[in-house]
Formats: sequence, C-alpha cells, structure tokens
Amino acid sequence: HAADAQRTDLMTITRFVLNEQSKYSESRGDFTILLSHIVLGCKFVCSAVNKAGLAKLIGLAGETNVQGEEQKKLDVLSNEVFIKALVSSGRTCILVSEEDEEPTYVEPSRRGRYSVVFDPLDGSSNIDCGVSIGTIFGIYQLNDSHEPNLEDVLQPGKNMVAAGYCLYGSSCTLVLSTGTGVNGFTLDPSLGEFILTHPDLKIPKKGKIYSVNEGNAKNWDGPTAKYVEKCKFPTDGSSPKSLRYVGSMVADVHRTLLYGGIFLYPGDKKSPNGKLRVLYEVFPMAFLIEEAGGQAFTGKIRALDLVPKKIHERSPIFLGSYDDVEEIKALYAAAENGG
Ligand code: P6P
Repeated sequence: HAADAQRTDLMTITRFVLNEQSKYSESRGDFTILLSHIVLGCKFVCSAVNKAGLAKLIGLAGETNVQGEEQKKLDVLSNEVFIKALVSSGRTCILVSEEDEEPTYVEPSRRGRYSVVFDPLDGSSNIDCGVSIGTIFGIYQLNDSHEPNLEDVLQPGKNMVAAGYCLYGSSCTLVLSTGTGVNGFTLDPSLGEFILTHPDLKIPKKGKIYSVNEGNAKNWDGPTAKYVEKCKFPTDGSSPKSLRYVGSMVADVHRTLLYGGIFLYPGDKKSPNGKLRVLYEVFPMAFLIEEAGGQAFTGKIRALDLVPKKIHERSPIFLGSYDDVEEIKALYAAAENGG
C-alpha cells in the first residue's frame, strides 16, 4: 500500500512550506502567501516558455534592458507577471529585477515585510534555440516596519531568508531553500501543482564535471587558468573532468547541484567582476549550493559574505562541490601569497 499512500499523499510545494513554516510560532503564513505568488509566476512563465515557439512570443520587443541586451517579448512578459504577482501578494515592499534599472517600491497600502530580488527569465538569449532557461529569486525580510530603502536590499546574501530557481527545461522544476536544506518540486501539468520530487537535496562532495565558458580562456587570471588546466590534465593520476556548459545559469547550476562538480564564471582582464549579477544570480545560487553542502566563492571571499553597493553589480563566482571549490580557493590563496 506504500505506493498507493504516496500517490494519494501529494506533497505540494504549498503544503511543504506550510508544514515548514508552522514550526515557527510567530509565523502568520505571510511567507507561504508570498511563495504561492512566486509559484504562480513560475507556472505562468513555464506555460509561456513552452508555447513561445508556437505563440510567436519570441523575437525582439525592441526595448533594451539595463544590460543593453535587446529584450525578447518573453523577458518583458515574465518580468511584468512577476512584478504584478509579487505586488498583489501584499507581502512585499521592494522588488529588484534584472529587467528594471530601478527597484520597485510597493505603495504603503499593499506593503509587506519581504524584499524580492529576481531574474525573471535568466538565460533568455537561449530562448530562440529551445535551450533550458530559468527564473532565479532571493528573499530578504525587513525586521521592522521602517520606510523601505535601498539599504534593505544591499544586504549580504547570508541575510536572505530564502532563495530558489525554477528551471524551464524537459520538465519544470522549482528548487527552493528557506534555510533548512534544499528541496526540489516538479510541476505536474495535469494538476497544475509543484510536487515534491527531490527531497533534501545534497550536492556530491566532489564531482567529475567542470562548467565554464572556455571561449574566455584568453582573458583568465592565473588561478582560474591553473584550475581549468588541472581539470583537463590532472597531475594526481585521476581522470580528466568532463566539460558541460549550457550557457544558461539555471541549467548549469541545477546539473551541478544534482551531479556534483563546479560551475565557474570568473572575472577576467576584460571584465574583472565577471558577468553574473550579485543580487539575483550569485546570491540565490550560492545560498542553495551552501544549503546543499557545497561552497560558493568569489575568488576573494565567501560569496554570501559579499556586501553589494549597487543593485545590478556583478561578481566572479565559483560554486559547486565542497572539495572542488576548495581546490580553486587554494589556488587563489596561493596567488594572494605570491605563490
Ligand atoms: P556567457 C545568460 O545570458 C547568463 O546570464 C547566465 O544565465 C549564463 O550563465 C551566462 O550568462 C552565460 O554567459 O558569457 O558564457 O555566454
């Protein structure tokens, strides 16, 4: 009867989070309400992404975002859906989106205690060729009801109360942590519900995969170049690592979380801070990887200790299996000490 029990005992993401939050006596269900609106946004984007090719949603919207990249209609749509869903939850006060140059300050009558930083459709340059893309989000909580200001979101990632991503790939998978481990939920389209499919995810301590854009090798600094060289030509008699690089952060990080290994987006001579954004790419992924037992490093410090100065600032990032990140930390430390 175990199989029957499982089939009828559907652990949806809402039920899972309610169970988790009910452990905190002061919880009034606000976080659960906020999360249900994020989930609504993910369901909408999942549906739109799956129909994009048919609904001719692809193609340029003509506008450009803060990155100067041309926005695709799906970007614009996804951003609007998430902003509206988050405001209508009545639980947010500041929203920072990769698509908007300025933060959105929620008007007082609809304000709540949470700030959400998010990339509504990361990897969007891959939309037209059908490669997996995703939504990434991080959540900060204001600890009192002061007038929200930029300082409330220029916080180190370790102050986040939750983080997650939704991968729009062969299936639609939402991976979430509220600070007590990592859990994965897969959308069952027939129910329109995210069902718990990956309970208590832990990243392998060491992996056999490295994930980096080798096309930037010419500009890498010493420690990154040395590390990648060791992946390809190990000196300890071990086999070379495999290279897997999708070029869509959510896809590359999801594979790293499940299979182990290391994902690198280093800084280089051309872009000393790399390409990935601190608030809504580096922090949420670092939060999840650490909660799953891995590490996330900027080349100088623990990624979650970084204190951002601007909402769209970038940072180099090396994240993944504990032992693999430890190796590149040692190379940066040696370079620091003139090694
Ligand atoms: P590159 C996608 O545009 C993105 O922001 C991330 O999703 C991805 O990890 C990275 O850029 C890929 O960048 O320079 O390797 O194409």
